[in-house]
Amino acid sequence: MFRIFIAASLVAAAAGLGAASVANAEGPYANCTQAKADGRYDIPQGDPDYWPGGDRDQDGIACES
Ligand SMILES: [Ca+2]
Repeated sequence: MFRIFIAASLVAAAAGLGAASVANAEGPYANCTQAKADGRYDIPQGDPDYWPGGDRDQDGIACES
């Protein structure tokens, strides 16, 4: 039972990482000015609109308000 849980977790993690790396390749916005113009700020890591370039202090929140 425990091994099944671990295997399922690894599959889920791999799928999540794959999706994240694709989504974060360029980011949905060119910069935080565009993000804020679209009403997005304080974008948490894991949000589809998060991208590392918008999180220069790398605290997991892009485009802090
Ligand atoms: Ca940040």
